[in-house]
Amino acid sequence: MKQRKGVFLSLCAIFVIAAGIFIVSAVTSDSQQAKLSASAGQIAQERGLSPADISAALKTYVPTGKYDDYLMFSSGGHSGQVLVIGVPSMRLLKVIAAFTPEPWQGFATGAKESGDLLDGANMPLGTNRELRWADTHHPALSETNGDYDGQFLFINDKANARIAVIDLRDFETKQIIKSPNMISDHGSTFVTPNTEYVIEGSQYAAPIPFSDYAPIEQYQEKYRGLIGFYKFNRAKGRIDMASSFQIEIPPYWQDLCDAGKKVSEGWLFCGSLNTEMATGGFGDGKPPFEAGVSQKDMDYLHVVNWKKAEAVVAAGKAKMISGIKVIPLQTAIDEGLLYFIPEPKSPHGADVSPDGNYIVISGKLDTHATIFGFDKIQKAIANKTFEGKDVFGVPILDFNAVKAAQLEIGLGPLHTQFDDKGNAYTSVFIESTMAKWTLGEPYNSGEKAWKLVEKIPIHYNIGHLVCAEGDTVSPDGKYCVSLNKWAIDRFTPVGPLHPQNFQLIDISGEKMQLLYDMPIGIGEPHYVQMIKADKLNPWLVYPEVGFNTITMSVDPKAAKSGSEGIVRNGNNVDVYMTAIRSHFNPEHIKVKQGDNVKIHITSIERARDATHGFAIDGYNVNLSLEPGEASTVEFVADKPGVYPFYCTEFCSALHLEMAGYLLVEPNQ
Ligand code: RUQ
Ligand code: CUA
Repeated sequence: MKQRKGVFLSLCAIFVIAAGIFIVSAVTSDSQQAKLSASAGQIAQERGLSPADISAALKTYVPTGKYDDYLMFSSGGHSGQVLVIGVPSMRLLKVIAAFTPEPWQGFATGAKESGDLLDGANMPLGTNRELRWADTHHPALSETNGDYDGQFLFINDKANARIAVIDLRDFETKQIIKSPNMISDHGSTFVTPNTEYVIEGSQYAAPIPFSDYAPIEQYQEKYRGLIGFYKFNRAKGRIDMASSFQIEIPPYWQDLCDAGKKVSEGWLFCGSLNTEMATGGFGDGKPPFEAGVSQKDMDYLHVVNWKKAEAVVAAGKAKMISGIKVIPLQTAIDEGLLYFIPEPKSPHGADVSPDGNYIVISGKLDTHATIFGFDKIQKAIANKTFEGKDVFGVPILDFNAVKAAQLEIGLGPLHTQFDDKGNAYTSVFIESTMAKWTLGEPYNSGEKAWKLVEKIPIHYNIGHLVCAEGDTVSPDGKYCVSLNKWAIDRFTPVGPLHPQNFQLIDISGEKMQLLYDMPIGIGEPHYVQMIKADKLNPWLVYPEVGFNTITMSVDPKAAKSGSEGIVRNGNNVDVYMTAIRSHFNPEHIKVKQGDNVKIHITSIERARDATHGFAIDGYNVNLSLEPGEASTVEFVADKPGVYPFYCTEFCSALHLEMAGYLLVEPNQ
């Protein structure tokens, strides 16, 4: 043991010195190099770093002023936000407010634009009950020809079946839709290869629309699932409900989806659970959901021909329900839009290979990855190789006829991503590993095909995983990140609510190497996508002064430099204000109790990073003004008194002086 330790230490020292020399050689003289490498060795020894630790540190360290190669867009889980993280440094770059107010961005704290955005998706529908959180699960970057194009990001709210649209020119939320008819979703968001549609599969079945009451005893007759195809208008940067549609499907609990690509473009694959149609009800002597939902060995992978569905809608065969066209289940069956494939055992995850031919399915209670071939699916449909129909009449394709392979990879596989060398990577939840395995033709043939290559332990309970562009037509390889539900002993304890743990893994070499643990201290991220950073081209300041960030154009009503002032019309008061280092103009806003006040503020800054904020004490207002941005605050001055307003960003040496007074004169 002692001897092994000695060998280990000297190996370590060699490694450190080599690494040290490598690092400093570019910038320092020989004697400085010697000093620095000796001290690097000492640091490693003092900190007890192994050679693996040192190589991990060297692979992840990004020096000051240098940028990351990749960006990850991570769901913020029940924080209702999106996290932007650099890879390999794992530095958190931004928290995008998607559904949840976020004071730093001034999102929905008094700013009219963001308030309208969130109010449009209040629940229950048609009420004013504010909905200010979400359970975000699956971010989806917009795609062109099956590849990320860096223009837009979509993310779902599982809890209320909503979708947020984020424009990657300014990394801000532009639209939130409440999906018609659907009360919860899970298979969302996913996009078709040219972002024609943003896809949303419902999760827990309910009547259509969900607000139509039906007793749970009528589950099979009245409850249904839905898959929504929401048309994305790229020029407008908005989902267009008028050109969108949904397909009614049986009341199974639809799970994750993935759009076909290349050879399978035009098709969609969604897993499901609860084909038992269990309704729970433990207290009434019925099996609990836990048992009822996993009675059968197989559930159904839903295979949907969305190209054909589009034509069916165009032919007028859909019904209008709650303002959206819905293809009835019977029509979907008659028109050949919907097929099922048996999938084992408590399925989760449906992931299409980069060439579009393989659909990988995992079962939470299985030990296999099951792979279906799109070519075989097509043949089975054409030849009607069915093993039967479900109770609603949906044809079930013969499992063996469509199976391409089945591979033992470990207990509790969930999600699969791909690299650029014909490998697949699957998260294995129950045994806390990430498994690397090979795909078949055309990637690998003979002995090399469909082989488990290696497994790496994960700490702990890996849910999704992401590899660089690993769900596109051209994955990059290089890195994967495991998105772990539990962290238990990985970090300094911070109370009973533990952070989640992202583990960065280098997949570029012969063996996978764990590089870095990143705690996520807000919400439970579900899915993440990782994009090459140079595909993004965000604005550094808004292109013109007076820019409305919702219309993404200059607002003709924006306050302008030189024409600041206060305009009164009865009890409507419009304030035209500009902001620049280090003052607001005007500095006094005098109104009367009961006035409707609108403050139109424009940042006339043009310098990068010269951000101002605008908060009114006591009036629940805080917005952020990036250079060029114009925004509006709207409120009723119902409380008399003296309310200072000030800039919430330390913008200059005279930032504290960037302030003013809202004076609300009482009515007698
Ligand atoms: S899934 S529980 Cu993405 Cu594995 Cu939501
Ligand atoms: Cu502007 Cu502080």
